Amino acid sequence: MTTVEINFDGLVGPTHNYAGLSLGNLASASNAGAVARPRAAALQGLEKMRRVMDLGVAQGFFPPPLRPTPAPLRAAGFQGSDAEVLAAAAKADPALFRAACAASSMWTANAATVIAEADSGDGRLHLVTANLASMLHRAVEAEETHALLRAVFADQDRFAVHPPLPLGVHFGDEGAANHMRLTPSHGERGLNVFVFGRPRGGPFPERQALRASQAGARLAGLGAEEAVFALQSGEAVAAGAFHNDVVAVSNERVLLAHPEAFDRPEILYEAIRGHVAGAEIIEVQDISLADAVSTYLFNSQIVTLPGGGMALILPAEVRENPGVWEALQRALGGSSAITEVVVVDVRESMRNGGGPACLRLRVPASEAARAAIRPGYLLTPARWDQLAALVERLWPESVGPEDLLEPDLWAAARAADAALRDFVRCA
Ligand code: SUG
Repeated sequence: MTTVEINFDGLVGPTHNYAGLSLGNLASASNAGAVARPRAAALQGLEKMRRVMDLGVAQGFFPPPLRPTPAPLRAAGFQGSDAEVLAAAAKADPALFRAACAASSMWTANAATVIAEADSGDGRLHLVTANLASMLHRAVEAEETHALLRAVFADQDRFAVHPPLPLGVHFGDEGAANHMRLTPSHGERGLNVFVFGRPRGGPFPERQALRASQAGARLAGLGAEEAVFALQSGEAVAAGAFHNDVVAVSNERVLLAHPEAFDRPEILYEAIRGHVAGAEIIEVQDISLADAVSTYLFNSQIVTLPGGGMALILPAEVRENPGVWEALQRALGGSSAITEVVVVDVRESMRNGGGPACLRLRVPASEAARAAIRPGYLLTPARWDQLAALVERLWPESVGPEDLLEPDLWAAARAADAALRDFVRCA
């Protein structure tokens, strides 16, 4: 039984915008109020998906939920038609309105923690929907994401989709962005590394709670052997690494990390080496945390190539920083596993703190599990072409802060939403 990894990328929505909503995410803060380009953003994301598909790696996508969404505004007591609710909230509670406009579901690394069939207690693939409790605009996503995951992974013989933990910020859960799986190969038993934070008096929130990671491991039935919990370094969080995937990435037996990613790296590395034969731990030396955060070197994707070897899919910002680029070349000089480097442009997403790895949820799936996934969410070259054409046709070229108040934009978002529903249904 062959198990391959499927990357499910979040399609950037038609109201993608920069609202500076994420404290501790330096890119989000510094681009607050800038004019966003939803069409270009969605096409950049689609190009990345295409590059991955062209490498022979399976690719899926998640449609964006409707934004702005009236649901949290109604929950907060605004009444009337959708348009009335949006207009009233925009006036009375602009911060809540901006949260209802956020296009942040595109970063599907925060959709759920995925526990592979080979590791889970019951042999099913488990998806624990993230509650994203530490940021208002992201918490709005959790129930919608749960509904989406239940639709994509509907077969309960193969999949267990867990609801978001309803326990608030003490159980803050940011999904796969704080989870890595080290294993000899996708189909074999692996070591699940859960990276958490804790309040340490630093300048920024530490979003992932240890108890949430422990709950996820428990829900998926992971044995003590299959899970390890590692504290993120406070320096990394203070430098803007609001998720672990800003400073570390893994694939099968390879871990690529900044030396200051973890509080006690040697303990984690020992656990990995003890669990995974031939583990390759690559620390990239001589780059500052500030450079790691501004280039998103570690927010790259590492994917296993069907013909052997692995590709490292990097954001263009890495190549544009000669010091970081050279440090990477030196680090990979000794690597036997990473055989190819691919550079992608996801600048529109990067400006909100989302690199290539943030944009995708990795799902290792056996052939049987893969066959059980709703086909409308999987991409083929022909379906990719249709999706790109739909974006070209329906996504606005630009969205500035004032545009979010325009009923015309809300109508455009609804039209795009309807078209996507048809697209998914017609697979
Ligand atoms: O949660 N940005 C997202 C970026 C998430 C990146 N994901 C991973 N690292 N896996 C966040 O901070 C900014 C939205 C705004 O400011 O408009 C935002 O939500």
